[in-house]
Amino acid sequence: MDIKQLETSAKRMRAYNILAIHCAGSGHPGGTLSIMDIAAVLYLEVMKHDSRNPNWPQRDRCIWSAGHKAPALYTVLAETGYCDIEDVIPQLRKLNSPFEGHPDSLKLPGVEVSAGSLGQGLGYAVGQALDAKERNLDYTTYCILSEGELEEGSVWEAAMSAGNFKLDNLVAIVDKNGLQIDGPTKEVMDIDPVDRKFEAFKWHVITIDGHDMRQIVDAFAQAKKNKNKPTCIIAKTIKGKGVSFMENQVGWHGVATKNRQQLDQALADISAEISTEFVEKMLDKSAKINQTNVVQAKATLPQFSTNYWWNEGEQMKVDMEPTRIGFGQALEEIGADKRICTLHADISGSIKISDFEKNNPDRKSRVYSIGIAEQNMVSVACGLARNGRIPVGGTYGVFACGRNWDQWRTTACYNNLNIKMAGAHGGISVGADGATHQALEEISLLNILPNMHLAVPVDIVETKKATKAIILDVVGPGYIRYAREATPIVTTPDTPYKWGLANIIRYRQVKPRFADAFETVLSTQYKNEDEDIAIIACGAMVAEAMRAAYILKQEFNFETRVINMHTVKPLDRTAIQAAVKDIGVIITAEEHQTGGFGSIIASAACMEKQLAEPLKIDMIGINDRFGQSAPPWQLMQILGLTAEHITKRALALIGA
Ligand SMILES: Cc1ncc(C[n+]2csc(CCOP(=O)(O)OP(=O)(O)O)c2C)c(N)n1
Ligand SMILES: [Mg+2]
Repeated sequence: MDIKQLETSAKRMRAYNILAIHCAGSGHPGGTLSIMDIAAVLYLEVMKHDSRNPNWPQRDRCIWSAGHKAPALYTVLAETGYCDIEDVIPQLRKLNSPFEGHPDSLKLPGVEVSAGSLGQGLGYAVGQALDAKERNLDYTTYCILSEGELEEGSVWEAAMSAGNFKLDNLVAIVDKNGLQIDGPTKEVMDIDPVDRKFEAFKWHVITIDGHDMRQIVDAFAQAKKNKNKPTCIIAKTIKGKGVSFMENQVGWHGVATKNRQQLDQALADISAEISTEFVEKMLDKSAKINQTNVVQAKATLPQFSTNYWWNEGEQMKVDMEPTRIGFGQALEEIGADKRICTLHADISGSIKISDFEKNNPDRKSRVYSIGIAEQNMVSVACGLARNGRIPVGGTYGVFACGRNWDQWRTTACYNNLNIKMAGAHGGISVGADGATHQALEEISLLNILPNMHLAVPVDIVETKKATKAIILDVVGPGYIRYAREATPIVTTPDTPYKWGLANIIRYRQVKPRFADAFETVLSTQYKNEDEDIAIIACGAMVAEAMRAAYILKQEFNFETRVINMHTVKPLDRTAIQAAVKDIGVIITAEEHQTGGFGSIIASAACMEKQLAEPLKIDMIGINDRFGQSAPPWQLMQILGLTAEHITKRALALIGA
């Protein structure tokens, strides 16, 4: 392809990309637009690959380490025949689509490796390049990295190994667009000079304008000739390139165009030749898929005599707010305490940790931007804690406890240091971002660690209380799990809350508002009422458990003891054992891999020695699978996490 043709293709792909993100209602326009020219040159000109034979052993590989650039990958895969753009655009990030929020190699041919957790692709690329060397295979491995991604230490471990192995069949491309989520890279964590860093790791470095097709083509040609060293192409780019109101704007990292007018403006700016009819057709197809998915997901719900869904059925009225707001409110309120400081990991706005300083600029000196470096965040927090500070960090749950688990284990827990981490966006609440961003394992990972403290509150109100308790009352390592999506508010500021003690929630009588139909007391105050079943839950599943209690009473006249185990560690064993003794029929409910929470409850239950009858236990959760992209409530339904599902399983367990 000549330069002109490449430019025309890149323009068209930019338009498709923006349209796809618009149809999805979420996604990453900024970083997909900045990489598009490079993607076009790689797939349309440089790489040898064959869409009819995606696993052809001799193919050149392109590893998209920065997985959030997925829509750019999908458009270039469509452009080269791996899939149909008329599927990509309307299906992106929707239920059961192969076009996940972050690429999934098992669902879409042409995706070399699933990604989404930054900092892992270069190491994978080293593996691919090493094997080519060993077996004398003539392919080149390319790896697309984003700039903020370079803040992850694992990138430099990979870079070091590639330099040492003299991998001249490996080419890394850094999309150096100057911006990440929290702001300009220079302010979040200045990683310059990137060129000298790669050179120090024994790489050949080429710096180019990442939007100049000629320079891009030449850089890849030069890399091909380069011997004995891997090549790093540092591409200076513009985030949001091609769309006037997105260019160089931090705010366009991870949001879709909001309305038709914005979409039209973006498409006009890109000035690709795509017709209005095509745009209409895609929007129409997208809307139809949305409707079908709503119906399909709902169809998985067990049916009862009436509709008990939130705010649909009579007396099912609740307000909904995201629990993350409660975390932010608490931090703001207690932030005057000079011991408290916060650590940002380039996702501070959406997880609400920046509420600490938002209205209190004097606190800014106690805010440390660590960059996208979750391992270091825990280590630094530990160092601060040793001197009496109370460091509070946070990021997506997956990265807050999985990425840095050994730092949690060795530095935080083994030393019993007083650090606090927010595991935001827990469970499936990030919905459309997909499996890589859905935290489903934190309870298992953290509960097993000695000295650990673990809070999993139900709603915004309880999250506020739990945040204050874990930061100010608990001494030692602590983690609070909360969510992104709005969830039902089922407690009030007056609802009892005591760290380490469960709440017992009992349905009493129908009230105009759902939450008022229940009475809540501390487990230590509760007197046995010989219920038919106990549902022991944590987090958002407590609200589902309450709804299940409601259905069980209304439809079947069964009484349910709902136990809100908001503190998972230390565990209120007495409350569990009382449920065993009084009732003996228990369902656990978690928005987590099944058994992470359930097994903790089951093992405590089995310790009860005075069983009158055999103990019956069942567990609701996500059954040994990864999540997927879809709106959170659709996922709750298809994954079997709703009150309707709990009720059905409760009936089976009771033997009704
Ligand atoms: C390990 C990890 N931590 C955090 C995130 C959340 N995250 C997604 S994109 C992003 C910032 C991206 O900025 P940059 O790397 O510069 O990408 P670009 O500007 O090219 O979009 C962050 C923090 C993640 N995906 N993985
Ligand atoms: Mg960037």
